[in-house]
Amino acid sequence: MRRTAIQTLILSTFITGASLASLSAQAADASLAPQVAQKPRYKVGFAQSENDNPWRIAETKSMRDIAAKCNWDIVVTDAGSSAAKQVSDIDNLIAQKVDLLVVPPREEKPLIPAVMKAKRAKIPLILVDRNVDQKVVQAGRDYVTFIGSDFVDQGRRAAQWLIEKTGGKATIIELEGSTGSSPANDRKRGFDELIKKQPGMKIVASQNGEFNRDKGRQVAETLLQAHPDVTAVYAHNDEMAVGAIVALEAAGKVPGRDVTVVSVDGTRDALQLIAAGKMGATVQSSPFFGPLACQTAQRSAKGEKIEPWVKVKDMLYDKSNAAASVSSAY
Ligand code: GYE
Repeated sequence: MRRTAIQTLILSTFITGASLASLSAQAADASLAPQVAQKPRYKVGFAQSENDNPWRIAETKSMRDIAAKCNWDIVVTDAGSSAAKQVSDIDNLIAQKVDLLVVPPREEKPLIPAVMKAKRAKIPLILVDRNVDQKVVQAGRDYVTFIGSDFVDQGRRAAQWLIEKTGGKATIIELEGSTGSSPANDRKRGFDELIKKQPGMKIVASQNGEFNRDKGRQVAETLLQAHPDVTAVYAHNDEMAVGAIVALEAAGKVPGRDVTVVSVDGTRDALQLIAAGKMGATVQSSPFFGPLACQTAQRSAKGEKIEPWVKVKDMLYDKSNAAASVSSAY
């Protein structure tokens, strides 16, 4: 695979402040982001980062389901949890001359060269679910838009729920999502910011569980041994929260009584655990980007100016509403 010098720089070295600055200089291309053309049918590339949890499987399905309704011939790739593979998948889709790229970028920085390459190839790009570093490339200027949730706000809402639930007293462990991804960065920022202001609450450990159930279980198990006095777990997604509940029970604790678990997503398993009283709450993060991506592409094709962030609004599930949503969950 041939890479441009800048791609090699990003992929082979750790990004320092200096390399980010040189990237910014190269990204400062005054032309506006390519917009979607008017066509009866479109060839659309969807470059998924991985399909290893219910959220991501639901996201991929949502894109496939919309394709028929939106006159899309969709090509779906799976990067198997590798940012470098996702970059090369996007390269291949650009080489296939797709009319539109839809991408959930696995990590904020390594995907920047792919965004720049799509722009140079004049292929419109819509980022869904996760964003890339806005200090280097920008929605609106370099790609059509970002469609997704406010992850900082999700972290704040999880913290707010926990503060109210515990009366401002808790010893917390935090299970982080994949390092370098926007939901991991932002869900941590929002949560930690509110917890820091609470004199009775302390995050005693925070570690990467890769948004994965079994990894979350393993990390929780280790952290519980080092901190047996834990009274709350904040997981950056439901899969890790489910893993943490398994670890808590294995450690002889009763989740929901001894330890309060809060997380983000709204998967079926999480809603069931909330209904059963083992999990406290989860802030919704919708994976269903298909309809919004279609609508946004159609607006772009009509020549409408698209806002740089098409915000998805999320609700919160707790004991009061989880059971009623189980049957429609993913
Ligand atoms: O919370 C998680 C998934 O990027 C918002 O990634 C998404 C997150 C979601 O793997 O379950």
